[in-house]
Amino acid sequence: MDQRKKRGFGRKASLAGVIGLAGAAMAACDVAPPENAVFDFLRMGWPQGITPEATAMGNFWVWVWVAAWIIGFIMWGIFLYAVFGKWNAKKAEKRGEGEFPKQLQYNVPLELVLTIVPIIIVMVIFFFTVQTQERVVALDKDPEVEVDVTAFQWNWKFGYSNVSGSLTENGQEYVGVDEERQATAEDSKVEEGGVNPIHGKSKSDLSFLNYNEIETLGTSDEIPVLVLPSNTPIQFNLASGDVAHSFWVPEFLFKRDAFAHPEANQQQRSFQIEAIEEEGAFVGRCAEMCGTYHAMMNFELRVVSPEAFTEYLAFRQDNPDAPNSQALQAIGEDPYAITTRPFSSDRNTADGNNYVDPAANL
Ligand SMILES: [Cu+2]
Repeated sequence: MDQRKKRGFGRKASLAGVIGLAGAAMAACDVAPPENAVFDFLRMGWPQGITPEATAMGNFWVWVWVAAWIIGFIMWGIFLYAVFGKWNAKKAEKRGEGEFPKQLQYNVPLELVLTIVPIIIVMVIFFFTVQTQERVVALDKDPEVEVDVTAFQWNWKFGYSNVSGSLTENGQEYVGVDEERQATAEDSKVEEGGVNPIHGKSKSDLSFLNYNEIETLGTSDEIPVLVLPSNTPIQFNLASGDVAHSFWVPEFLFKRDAFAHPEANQQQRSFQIEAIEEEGAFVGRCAEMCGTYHAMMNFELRVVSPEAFTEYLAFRQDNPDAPNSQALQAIGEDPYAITTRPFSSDRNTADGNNYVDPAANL
């Protein structure tokens, strides 16, 4: 009895050791899948990520597909074997077996295996989920550029709230808060002499919104182009001026909802990326159903070299009234979005006659 107990403990201890070692080994690896047609297929249409976080998620996504395909093939195999193979009634008849198959039930060892194996699979996938997720949502990346993203029905506003000295012309940290408008927003917290129904705050409290001196505001005629430097850690601070939206750059392989009152809704409005490793234009979309013109909330991310970004920021500081397109032109960039364009807001009928006779129903 004692002997058996000891052996049981030993076995448990060594199992725990193996699991611990495997965990440590897995934690140390960030395995990129090989670059070939098979693994390209396994991306299932995911774009190639342009941030280290995106690469980590892309790799994880591919390996989960590997696991899913293996499970799928095994399950389809068993299913097809059951339908057309051994347990096919016609084939059984040919083999001269009786009308009724063996009356089996309750294969407890098999049930145990088929319960424990999926639990292990889910545990392993969950382990890597946590590992990847921790990296993606980490807020310790020491951002050099902080962008305030404000979503509204139905467009975007991007402002620079903080840029480190390494990216400014005079080497000084740039703080871009528009104090005046921020103070006005702060004042909207409490309505003087009015009803303040939400913990003593006004219903039209807009103090959670960010206002910056340099802002890029999208309109129905112009796609907002957010200019960012490559190879620089960046923080995005999200908020919505009305309903819930979602800030999605497909090449980031990441999105996050933009909420009104994010803190009051227990939402972490900020996320960071270590760097954008590729320069160029990348489309962005609203990924949260936000109303009639949800589909028209495209924006563009224009990633330029840090030097060009410094120039861009200086131009916008020096020319506060110049539109974003001019600043882009000044640094030799396309002035308008190239990955998407404003949608036609024309709502005419097929024959171009949109006239409804108000007396028609009288
Ligand atoms: Cu939206």
